[in-house]
Amino acid sequence: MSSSLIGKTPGGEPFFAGRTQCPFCSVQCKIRMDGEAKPEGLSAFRAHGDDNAASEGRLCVKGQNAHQHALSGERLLHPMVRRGGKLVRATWEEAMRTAVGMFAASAEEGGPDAVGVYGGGSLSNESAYLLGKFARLALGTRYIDYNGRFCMSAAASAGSKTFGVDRGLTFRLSDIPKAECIVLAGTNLAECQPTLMPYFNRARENGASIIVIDPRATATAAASDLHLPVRPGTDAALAAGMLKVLIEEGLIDEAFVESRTRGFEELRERAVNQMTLPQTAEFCGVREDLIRRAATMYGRARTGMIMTARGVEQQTDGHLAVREFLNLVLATGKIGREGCGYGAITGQGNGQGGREHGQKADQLPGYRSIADEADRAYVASVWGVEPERIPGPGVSAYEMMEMIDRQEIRTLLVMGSNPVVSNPNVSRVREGLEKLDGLIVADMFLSETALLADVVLPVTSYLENEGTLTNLEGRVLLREAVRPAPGECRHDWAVLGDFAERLGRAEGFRFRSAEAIFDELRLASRGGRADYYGITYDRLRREEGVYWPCGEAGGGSGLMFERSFAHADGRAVFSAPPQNTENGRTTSSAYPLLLTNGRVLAHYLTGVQTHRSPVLEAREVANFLEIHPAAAKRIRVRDGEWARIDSEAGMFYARCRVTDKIREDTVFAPMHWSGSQNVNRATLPDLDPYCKMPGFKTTPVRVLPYGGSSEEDDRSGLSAGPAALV
Ligand SMILES: Nc1nc2c(c(=O)[nH]1)N[C@H]1C(S)=C(S)[C@@H](COP(=O)(O)OP(=O)(O)OC[C@H]3O[C@@H](n4cnc5c(=O)[nH]c(N)nc54)[C@H](O)[C@@H]3O)O[C@H]1N2
Ligand SMILES: Nc1nc2c(c(=O)[nH]1)N[C@H]1C(S)=C(S)[C@@H](COP(=O)(O)OP(=O)(O)OC[C@H]3O[C@@H](n4cnc5c(=O)[nH]c(N)nc54)[C@H](O)[C@@H]3O)O[C@H]1N2
Ligand code: SF4
Ligand SMILES: [Mo]
Repeated sequence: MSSSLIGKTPGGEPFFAGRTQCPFCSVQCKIRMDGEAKPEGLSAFRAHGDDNAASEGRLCVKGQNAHQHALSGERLLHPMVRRGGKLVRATWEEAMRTAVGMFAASAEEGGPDAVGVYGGGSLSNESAYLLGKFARLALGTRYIDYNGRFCMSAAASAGSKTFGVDRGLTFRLSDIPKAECIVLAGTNLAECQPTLMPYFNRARENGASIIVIDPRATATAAASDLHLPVRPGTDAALAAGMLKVLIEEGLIDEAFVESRTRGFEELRERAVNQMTLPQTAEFCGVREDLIRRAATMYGRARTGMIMTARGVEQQTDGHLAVREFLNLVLATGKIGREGCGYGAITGQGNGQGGREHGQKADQLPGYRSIADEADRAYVASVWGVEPERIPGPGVSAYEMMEMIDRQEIRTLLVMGSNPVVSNPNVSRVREGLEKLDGLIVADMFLSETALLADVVLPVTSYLENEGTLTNLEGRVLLREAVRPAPGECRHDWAVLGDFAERLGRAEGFRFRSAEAIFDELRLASRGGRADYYGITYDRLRREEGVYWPCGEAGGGSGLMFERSFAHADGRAVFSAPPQNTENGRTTSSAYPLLLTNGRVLAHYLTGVQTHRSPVLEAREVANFLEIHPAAAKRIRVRDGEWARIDSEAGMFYARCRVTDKIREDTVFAPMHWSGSQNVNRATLPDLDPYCKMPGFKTTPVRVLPYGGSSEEDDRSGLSAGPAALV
């Protein structure tokens, strides 16, 4: 806790000051906190933006109020176990013994693969690394995956296939103002990474054009020069249409294509035979002249960037849609130099680091592959085991939920996620989790998932838990603890160490500090694509963050692919799949509207943290449905009224917000509410075949004015209506 200071004010009051880092999004803004040292002195605490290279000292409203949840009276301060159907207070000894008994019983009945592990992108690199090692070596299961599957998987797989490596931004944030044209596709930065907006404003002041592709005229679109209101789920076709324009207009960088890439000829051929531009316009619901303008603006600019986020990626064709955008980047040679590049805007605080070190089903630390002999042998040597001890690849997050439903996985450890709210088709997911023999949840709060658990383990929050996190630009940052653990809370990694010991596998899990785990992670990642070997806590303290890859040589320049890409031949790879003109899910007379979803500024993900912050909660108290005035009129719902939204999977309730800032065929609801207001009661579990990302962002629905109950309401237990929050 080297950065905290507890002293006395001149009046003799205990005084607290410390430097920490926001627990929410991928920017990882640094925070300076001060106030009274008493936890109950909630309002006495103040959070100030502190200087750092990413947010340059800015802080958004979530960072300003994050401590409210961490200091809230609702924090779990002791373990709980289920007895007689109820969660009751327990000692650590009881809770851990119960949990280990569950691991053992399931493994005895169904083998080690009957136990599953579900992690999260909020965990520090150290905890995420140890969770992967714990699953493979202490539990011996192949079944581990994490919430980042719903977040980063499409961009990650597309980046890996195209460039040979995947890092959120292939450039530095400080390069943004140097771009002449910036395409923002399916990203609402103004609400989701608000402290980055000044970079884009600066680019505009320098004369850059910003193009936003989003079915809604978002706050981000309001700060742009051109808005393409795409029909949900059709980005792949839109990007392919833009490529066609680039080819027709002679805006291809032939020298770059020739010297640095592979596969353009197939793409050129496909472009001849693909949808015509008028067909593309009709399919995507975007005027032809706008598509043409967007393509030529990007193509003619000397420098330019394309960024995507979940709007493009959380689709059943998310992998291919990202690759279509990457085709544009490569075809125009806009990567590997200043003011250029591609960026997948990562989401969670450690959305980047959390996807590098082994909590993914097919992955070992340093982005190594669990299916590759050499990778397995290397990591086994660091772990001091035979390679055969490391199980093979598991399955993706939602597929784990299906296995749980089929009772193939019998005990599940959840660390850092709230899957019963954030999975698609949550009603089925809940039914599955209820069938488990053992559900063990490590969290700071009684989340909706913890409420279903047999064992709940209280863990430390960002204020108390030291560790490294990697922000969206691949910059590894050290977050130091500023106060001791409250109550009986333990660090995630310490819980794993204790479990390992009780499972008789203490060897390799005896860590006394996060730094000691990081030192092993450095070794395990050494020579891998996400190489952290050259990064140390000392260096992180001195330099305030270091970019990966950073091997022995020091590394860490931030700008990627200046001379070569990460594939063996140094070239990047185009993709030219046949066009999907069916678009997976189309509307019908029964479900005539497309439901998409996302975020609002004040809340974070399933809301477990932000609903416990009075200031944030006051900003948005209930879920809402953005709906176009013409659609609202047809359905006979008025602004402010509750509506019921039905899909094939289920229904939820939201209050209508009638606005012309959304397409007429589309409705939008945020994802921050649970119970009967949870949008994921309606989302479908169809997965992208390449990366197993669910198609969250496109669901055909019907919207009905709220009133009374129907047979369907009764079946789903929703007849109590929108107020019935779980
Ligand atoms: N305030 C806040 N900030 C957050 C988070 C949060 O919960 N709250 N979560 C963090 C996390 S984990 C993540 S992953 C990021 C997410 O960051 P974003 O991906 O930017 O957030 P979303 O709101 O999910 O989606 C972005 C936009 O995609 C649009 N969209 C929907 N469907 C489509 C489509 O088919 N095509 C296109 N082109 N656009 C579409 C939506 O209208 C929305 O404006 O944010 C991070 N930051
Ligand atoms: N419909 C729809 N669904 C979506 C999305 C969408 O856009 N639309 N987005 C998807 C995306 S991008 C994401 S990232 C997921 C996120 O989905 P979840 O993983 O369910 O998100 P959170 O609400 O962050 O849940 C994290 C839980 O971990 C706890 N927690 C926080 N920090 C820590 C920690 O350090 N240790 C431990 N042990 N616990 C901690 C919190 O209290 C909370 O209960 O949701 C996905 N679901
Ligand atoms: S939510 Fe993101 S932008 Fe806001 S303060 Fe936290 S890290 Fe910064
Ligand atoms: Mo995310």
